[in-house]
Amino acid sequence: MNTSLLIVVFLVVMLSLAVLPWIHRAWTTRKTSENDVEVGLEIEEEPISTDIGEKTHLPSPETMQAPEEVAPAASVREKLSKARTAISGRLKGIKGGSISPSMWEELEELLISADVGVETTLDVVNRLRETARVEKLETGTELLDALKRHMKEDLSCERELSLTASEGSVPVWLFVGVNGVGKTTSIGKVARRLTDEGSGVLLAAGDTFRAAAAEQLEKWALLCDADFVRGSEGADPSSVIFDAVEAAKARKVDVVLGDTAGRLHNKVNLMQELTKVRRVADREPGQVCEVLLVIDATTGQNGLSQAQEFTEAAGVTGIVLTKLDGSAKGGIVFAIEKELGLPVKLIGLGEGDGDLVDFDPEQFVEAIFGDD
Ligand SMILES: Nc1nc2c(ncn2[C@@H]2O[C@H](COP(=O)(O)OP(=O)(O)O)[C@@H](O)[C@H]2O)c(=O)[nH]1
Ligand SMILES: [Mg+2]
Repeated sequence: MNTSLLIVVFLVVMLSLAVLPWIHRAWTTRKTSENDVEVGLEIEEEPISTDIGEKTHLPSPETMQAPEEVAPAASVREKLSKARTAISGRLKGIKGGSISPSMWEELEELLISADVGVETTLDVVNRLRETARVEKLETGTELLDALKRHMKEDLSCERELSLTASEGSVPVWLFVGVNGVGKTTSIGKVARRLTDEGSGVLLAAGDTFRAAAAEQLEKWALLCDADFVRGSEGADPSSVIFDAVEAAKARKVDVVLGDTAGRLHNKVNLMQELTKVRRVADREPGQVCEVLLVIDATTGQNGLSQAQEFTEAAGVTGIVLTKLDGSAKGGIVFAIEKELGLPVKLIGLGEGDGDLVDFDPEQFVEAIFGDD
């Protein structure tokens, strides 16, 4: 009797030991899948095929949340109200009076505080003094009119965006800059503009540092009905851009907009990587027509040192100045053009897909120095 009981207990213990690992495995699997749902974007995904000729790699609209559609951009003037307000209060003091030594000082301070930059400010004020002497200006209002004239003249460089590639080549625009300045968003906005105009656009996810970066670009591609090519996370950005160019050629797409990972301008190896991206993008069948350095207007003068390094590494052809809607420092435009000789080609005035406009000096100067 006792022996039978012992045998039964022994069997039960053995059975439990056999089943325990299975129960443990089942439990941890369930936990993992719950976590997966929580972390969302961080799950390693199968890289999307960059096979030429198919466009079906975009996820269906149901599975993606496209960037919010924002109402069409209000007037540039309205969006620049923060920059104008920062200046207009001090302009009132100047406008009301007659030209005096203190007025010159006030004007200098005003321009520097609006981020026009010391060098550019001193230059424009010197020229203005000469104008005031020659034209015998007397009042602050006359002085401000002359200032606006000078500032518009200073912004007179060629700023057209080029889509002209040689016969059979695919034009490529690369977007470069430090982290968080608005590169990906600007690509989305440009894609929206170009597709609205009837151009075929392909977005290339050259920011391979984070999966989320490619997903952000993919949402824009879906929103704009643009083609999209990405590589796996950590892939060589040059090869992603090259694959994208080949895909664009095969699909007869008009332009490739290439995203790149944000990088600090003083990180030598990352800047060398950018040099390579540009070189590879320029290889047949691609032709780099624009390298657009994206600068956040709220970072002020720091944008200038970024520009120098990026120009050396990637041959910047123009500036996209973003976040001017939230910046009191619109004067950076003058410093960029005067001190770097780079044209500001586009300005970002918000997060919506319509909030990117061609830079128009006349409109800009009036909006910044005009009456509030
Ligand atoms: N207010 C405003 N926000 C912008 C503008 N451009 C980009 N952003 C926002 O800036 C943040 C960073 O943009 P993102 O494109 O991811 O920067 P990236 O790291 O350079 O690619 C996002 O929240 C954008 O919506 C702009 O012109 N105005
Ligand atoms: Mg980005």
